[in-house]
Amino acid sequence: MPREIITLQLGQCGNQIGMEFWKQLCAEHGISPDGILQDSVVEGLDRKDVFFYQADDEHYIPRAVLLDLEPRVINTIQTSTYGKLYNPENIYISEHGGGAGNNWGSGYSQADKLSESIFDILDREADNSDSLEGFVICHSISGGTGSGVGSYLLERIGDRYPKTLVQTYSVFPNIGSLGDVVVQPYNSILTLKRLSLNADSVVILDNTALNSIAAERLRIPNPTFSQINQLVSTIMAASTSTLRYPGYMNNDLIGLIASLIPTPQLHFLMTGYTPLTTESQVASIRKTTVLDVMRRLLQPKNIMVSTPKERHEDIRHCYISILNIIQGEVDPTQVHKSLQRIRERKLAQFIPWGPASIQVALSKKPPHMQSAHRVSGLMLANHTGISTLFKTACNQFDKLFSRKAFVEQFKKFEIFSNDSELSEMINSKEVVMRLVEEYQAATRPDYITWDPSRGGGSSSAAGGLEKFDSSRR
Ligand SMILES: Nc1nc2c(ncn2[C@@H]2O[C@H](COP(=O)(O)OP(=O)(O)OP(=O)(O)O)[C@@H](O)[C@H]2O)c(=O)[nH]1
Ligand SMILES: [Mg+2]
Repeated sequence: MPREIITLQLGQCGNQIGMEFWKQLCAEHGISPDGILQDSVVEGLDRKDVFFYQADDEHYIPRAVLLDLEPRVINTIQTSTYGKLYNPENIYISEHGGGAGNNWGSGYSQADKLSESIFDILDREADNSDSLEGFVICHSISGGTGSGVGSYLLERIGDRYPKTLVQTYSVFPNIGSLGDVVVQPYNSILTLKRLSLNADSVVILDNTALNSIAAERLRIPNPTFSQINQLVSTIMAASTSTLRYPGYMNNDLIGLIASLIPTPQLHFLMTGYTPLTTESQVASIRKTTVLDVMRRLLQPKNIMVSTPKERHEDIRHCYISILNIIQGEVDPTQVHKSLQRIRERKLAQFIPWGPASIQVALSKKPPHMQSAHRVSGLMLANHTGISTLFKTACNQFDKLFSRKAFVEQFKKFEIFSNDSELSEMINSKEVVMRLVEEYQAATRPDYITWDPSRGGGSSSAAGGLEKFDSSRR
């Protein structure tokens, strides 16, 4: 039975990265832009039904919901070659049409007003699956729609579908170009609170790192969103490849999440990918081994999150867990040896309170796709250094909030209107700071006995993924 996954694309960024993701999935599964399976595809090698279903005439339709508060981006998708791929009933553009103007409060309150229509779509999609495993939300945290509507849905989906997992692909803003969106830090902190409290797993896509990888590694001086989104869709597709090409492990989302997230709060994942450059020439004279790929994945230059290189505050950030998904022709007997080598050479620093958990999943490359690289690898890593991103977000928030700058723009919206102290903002920042503290605590041997309640938190280091009893695996 498939464990279906429904993708929700919210706002400009969510829809743009979502569109690239579906393009990539169609290419990998041999599905044409209008949903028709190509003749050359040999059936039975993949599980298309996790992400697609078939219409009466058998063409494939993504289990995707496209939502925006303004029409432009979705219109572009609808008039593109992939415009006919989606179920038109799953496309929702608010009649109001004016977007959320980069204001989380606007997105959140519009979502509240539209919630009945939105949940009609989600309920119908959920009823359309036999064994719904999860929702995947694609959005950015710093605009108005993806952040505000995303936050609202994160809160509500948990109540409405308590047994269903929620994973997000969350785009963090490019720090170097805050542009004229001065309230980004407010939007980010308000969203991070929900990502911390209401998501089961968050894959961070960091525009700062993605831009510098594009500029420095791929030599694209001023990368466009479309170029950045190529990287994003590569990561998204690779991170779902074990779900779509069943192997001997990580065949469902819960397996994937459980192997990476030992304690529920620490559920933010960074990614690394290789090869990032057009290394086809090099690849042809090199026999790529599992060890090569794993070693390259551990190199900071291949990691797609911009965490400060220098050490500070005596904190030695470390890995909590690693899952490497290696696609292509490698010798499986090398896996064990490579893991041993990485441990011996201490290529990765791990938490002092648990095992050095590196897992390797070998996954097929889509048979009918041309690929320049015989072998490619994605690393999904749970690393305490991710907390430096959250800390930066808190610092930027403080700079604005200490002067109560631009708060009037937020007070207009219901969630803040009876809240003259802006306690929602204060509380959100506290939640994010507590998350930073928990990551810092996780670098120390006594983390297991660390008491989150000292910081006023409700999380627990012990207990693990209670929501997911083992019978569901
Ligand atoms: N990687 C990537 N980032 C994007 C893309 N589009 C927007 N962003 C980032 O997303 C943030 C802005 O959020 P948007 O998604 O444009 O905003 P929105 O959710 O549509 O909200 P409003 O337009 O304010 O209603 C900025 O940090 C942008 O850099 C994209 O296609 N790819
Ligand atoms: Mg928008």
